[in-house]
Amino acid sequence: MTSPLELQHIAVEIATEAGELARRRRGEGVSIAASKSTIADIVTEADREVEALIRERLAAARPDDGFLGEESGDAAGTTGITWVVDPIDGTVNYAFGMPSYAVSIAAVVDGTDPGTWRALAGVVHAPALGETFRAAAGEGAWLGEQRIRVNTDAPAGALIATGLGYDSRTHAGDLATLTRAMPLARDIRRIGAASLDLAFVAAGRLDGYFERGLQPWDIAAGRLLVDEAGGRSGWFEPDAFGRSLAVVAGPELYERLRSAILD
Ligand code: LIP
Repeated sequence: MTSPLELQHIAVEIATEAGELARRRRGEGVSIAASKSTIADIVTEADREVEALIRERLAAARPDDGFLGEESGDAAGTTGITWVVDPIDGTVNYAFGMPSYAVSIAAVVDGTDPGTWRALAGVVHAPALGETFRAAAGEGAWLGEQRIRVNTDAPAGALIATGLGYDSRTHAGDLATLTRAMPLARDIRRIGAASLDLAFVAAGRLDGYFERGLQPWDIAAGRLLVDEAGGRSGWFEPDAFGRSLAVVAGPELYERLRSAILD
């Protein structure tokens, strides 16, 4: 069985090459290829091209593993390991020229449901920020060569990030959830890339983060970063729109945030 560190090494190499391609394409100008779930939910030509590159590199390095990608769907493998990939998380930021976008690659076992899978390795690489966050199960979370840890206290209230989905029918409910979390907050951030929200919690740049409606590829690598950085993470029952809730934070804030939102 390949070790989590070996899988992490593969993920970092491929994410770095993929990030270079995304950044180059951004410099050349972005074209929107299509809308997905709603007109605001876009995919660029670069998303597709970057995912194709990642898929090709993974197929060469790990031909028997499974694959689940945001843009090109899934393929079963025979090893029990599945690579869960978001080629450009934060596509709207990318399209608008904001630097907060990332390539997210994770290796998971025990299926592709975030409620039950086990992540072995993950990388969140933000080419325009020049930052690579990585984690392997049992090996801690790292930003470059520096070990990262979640914040364990928030004396002036917590800096909490969240996201609002692309479907306007869900906005009122999401704003009501935010209202429930506000008493815990010193301020709120909406970064626009779930993988970076998670990486920033792992690195102590945010105290906590929650969002409904994330997909497996949004959360796979980042959630392992949080867990390996000493935080806690939960994936809770879908709402009336079928959107599961992700909550992550340091251990003490996690319980208060979960309870404020759900109890
Ligand atoms: C997006 C996220 C964003 C979230 C959206 C979406 P995409 O991913 O990272 O923060 O609010 O629901 O999932 O579409 O840019 O890869």
